[in-house]
Amino acid sequence: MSWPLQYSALSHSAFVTTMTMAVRGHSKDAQEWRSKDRKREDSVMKDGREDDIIIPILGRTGVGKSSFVNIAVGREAARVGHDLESCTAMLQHIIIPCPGEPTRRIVFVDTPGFDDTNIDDAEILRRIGVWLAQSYHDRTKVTGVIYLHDISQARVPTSRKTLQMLHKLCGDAAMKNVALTTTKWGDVPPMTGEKNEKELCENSWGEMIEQGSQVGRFDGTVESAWDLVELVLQNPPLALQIQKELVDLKRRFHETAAGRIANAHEPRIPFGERFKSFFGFH
Ligand SMILES: Nc1nc2c(ncn2[C@@H]2O[C@H](COP(=O)(O)OP(=O)(O)OP(=O)(O)O)[C@@H](O)[C@H]2O)c(=O)[nH]1
Ligand SMILES: [Mg+2]
Repeated sequence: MSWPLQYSALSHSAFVTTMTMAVRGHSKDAQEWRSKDRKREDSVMKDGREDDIIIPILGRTGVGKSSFVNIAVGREAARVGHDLESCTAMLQHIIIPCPGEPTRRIVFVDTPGFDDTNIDDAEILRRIGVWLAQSYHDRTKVTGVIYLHDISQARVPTSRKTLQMLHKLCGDAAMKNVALTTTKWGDVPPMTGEKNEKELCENSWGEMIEQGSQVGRFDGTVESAWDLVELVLQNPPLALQIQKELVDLKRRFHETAAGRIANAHEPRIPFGERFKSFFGFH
């Protein structure tokens, strides 16, 4: 069959559909959230829907964020780290139909951990901020933030900074949408775990709990993962503070409340590693 015949065999409607998709694709690109802080390689969700249930999973590196997502979705969707190096470098969202409401979607957002071995917290926060800003720009809101903390790590030197960043990233109004969750209970005797949890609730997490954050435990089971999801589903979705700052107020990343905290501390990462992560090699 010659090319002109092949072409004429294309139905008019197929041609129109193809062209419409091309035009839509173009206009979707044009709708992307624009900021000098955004880089080409940043990961964002391109097909966000207004009724999506967005659940970012945040926490320090190695606490089990990717493992949590895999257990919740029932497959190895996110890569889990098995050595001392941090594992997740770019955000990854995993979409599943909402059980009981299959027309809606639950979007788990696996994030790179704070205190990463190669990437500064400011860069981690920027990557998270870009993902959140694009999704808010596409009119999706955040249903709940699951913040994971390794219960076997009673004291960690930078946890205060990490918690301040979490607080400012979410904002006071979103504190009730945060589930402060401990992981790795199997790594400590139950008594030690209970003691550490009590200390967290009374000290580091005290202010957030007063503002409505809930406390949960993740024991590595599917049931426990979904109990946490249900915990955050109790609250209406809202825009996080960093989303409003970046999109509504058009602030640069370093001008946001969370960005200021991330930048206020001395960089821990050697210059060479920061140089590599700046140019997207991590
Ligand atoms: N004992 C125990 N180990 C766990 C648990 N969850 C995760 N791990 C292990 O902890 C290590 C890190 O897990 P990840 O899921 O990659 O942690 P992460 O928070 O995604 O780490 P980054 O991507 O580096 O931020 C892996 O070896 C996991 O197998 C848990 O509940 N208990
Ligand atoms: Mg990970």
